[in-house]
Amino acid sequence: NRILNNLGRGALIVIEGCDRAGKSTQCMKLVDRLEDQGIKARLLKFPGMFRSPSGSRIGQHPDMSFAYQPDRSTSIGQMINAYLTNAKDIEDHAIHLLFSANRWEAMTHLKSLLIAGTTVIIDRYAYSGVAFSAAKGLDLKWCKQPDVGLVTPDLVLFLDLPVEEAEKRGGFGGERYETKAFQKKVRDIFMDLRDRSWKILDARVSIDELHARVLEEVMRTIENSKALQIRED
Ligand code: T5A
Ligand code: NA
Repeated sequence: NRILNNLGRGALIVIEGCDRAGKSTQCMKLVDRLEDQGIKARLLKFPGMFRSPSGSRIGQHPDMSFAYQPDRSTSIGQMINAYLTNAKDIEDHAIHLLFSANRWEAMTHLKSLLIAGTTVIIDRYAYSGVAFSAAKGLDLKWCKQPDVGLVTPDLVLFLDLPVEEAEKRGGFGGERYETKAFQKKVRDIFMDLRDRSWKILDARVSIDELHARVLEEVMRTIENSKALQIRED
């Protein structure tokens, strides 16, 4: 292996969770807060489309023009959008590969941000990719393969919200995957995907309380990643 000098690189933080757990809300608050504290931070989202308050999907969230990169308007992003809104049917394996390709097409940009010392916050990553496709019945091992080789996160924060609570939040039920039984399966698979980078946070609390917990974990990770020494293995 090459000698890796990690000093000065940005940290990679992933926010995961089932639908409506509050991921996008927390991602935006977090990036805003880090920037306020003088920490260079950027937000990426997979798939690259946000939901507007009315429920339709839009390219860029109105609250985050300060942070978001225009990657979401890729042709792959558009295909995923058509699938999620039920405008188009795509075979299960094929849509799985498109979700993965949507991450791969952002890798050059992601790596350059991290190397330049920018902390990157990602709203969903490969864990969502595997959990949703495996919950449909696709083979778990097969589902993991396309994302092998993506940049590994330093921290994955899983916002854990019971499906019953998620249902009460706005917009649940409109899109593909938004049924109670399906979301329960997704959560079970997420739990099987946990690794050492994961922290599970109770998402039943207020937006501000959750933000405080998220910030605490993220600051600790940023400090640790700064402290990484040169690796020679
Ligand atoms: N998918 C995704 C795959 O199948 N494969 C993949 O590889 C990937 C990446 C769309 C779908 O695609 C699937 C998973 C999804 O089904 P998405 O675009 O991330 O993925 O989904 P969205 O619809 O944009 O987002 P979610 O439904 O997951 O919601 P969030 O981001 O978790 O929640 P958020 O922040 O938008 O909040 C939802 C509502 O709750 C309120 C908010 O104001 C909002 O109304 N809220 C709170 N209310 C009370 N207390 C709190 N603490 C709250 N926090 C937020
Ligand atoms: Na979201």
